[in-house]
Amino acid sequence: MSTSPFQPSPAPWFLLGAGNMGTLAAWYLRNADQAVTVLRRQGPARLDKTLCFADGRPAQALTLPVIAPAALRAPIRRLIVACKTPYTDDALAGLPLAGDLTVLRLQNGLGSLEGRLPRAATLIEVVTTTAVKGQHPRHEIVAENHSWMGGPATPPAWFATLARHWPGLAWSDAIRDRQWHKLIANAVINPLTALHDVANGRLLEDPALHAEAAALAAEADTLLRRLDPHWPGDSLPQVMAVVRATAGNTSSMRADAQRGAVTEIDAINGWLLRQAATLGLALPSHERIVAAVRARHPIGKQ
Ligand code: KPL
Repeated sequence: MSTSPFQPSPAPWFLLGAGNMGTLAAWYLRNADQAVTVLRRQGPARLDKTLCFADGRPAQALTLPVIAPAALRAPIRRLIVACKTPYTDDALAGLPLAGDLTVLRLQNGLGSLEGRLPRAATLIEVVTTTAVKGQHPRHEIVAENHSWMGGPATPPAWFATLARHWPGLAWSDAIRDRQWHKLIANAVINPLTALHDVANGRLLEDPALHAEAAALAAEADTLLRRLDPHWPGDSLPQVMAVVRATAGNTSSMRADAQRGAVTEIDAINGWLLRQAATLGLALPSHERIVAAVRARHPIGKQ
């Protein structure tokens, strides 16, 4: 890290969840001269990772120091939340969080941090279409596409430097719409591919799966239009564009189901159902698919 002797060092970032997305964020932050330390209750004192980029550059090494929350000497002021949504509560439990905390959230689904941060905390939501495969220690960056950060009215001071080191990163004044678009894609693709144990592209090829996808997308649009009458709806073509672009991929929920890990159904389709319940709206396709995924695969906490 090179900081001017006349300026205080910026607060370090602490990372919850050094999986694919957390590692990617750590990589760009480190390139932008920001310190990133992984938070883990136990394990080795550092994580040695390898990132393989699709553009053919040699494999890149990334070493991240690890600290146990109990060893922290000061409250955390900058936190990256990139763990799977079902683990969020456990990961945050007992962490000393500063009142002026800034959080970068890189997770599927919505609502995982609601009511869990100090009241004056700044929450920056990150939505990315960058595809990363693999598992510690090797992460394969399949494509560096687009990423957006947003939430606060204006970007923080460090954003411009980070954007120079994070290809395709932009600040979004409409991050909620980007989150909703991603949520619908995840609410359609993830549970269907997990339940039927198929690659994403199958939703284009199999008429029965395509019909289920259409019903899920239409119900989600109905709900989102009730939440915001300006929501454009008609999400199916966008979802199918994601399916086409990721046809050969295993969705993250299918991968979780195959590993016997808890799925993120509760933060994705579950979020839609909770919103619908507050409006007295029925989403029968989502109810059915949540029940089916829960019956078949372990779930996260309610
Ligand atoms: O984000 C994804 C996921 O798997 O969680 C999609 C867009 C469905 C790509 O696989």
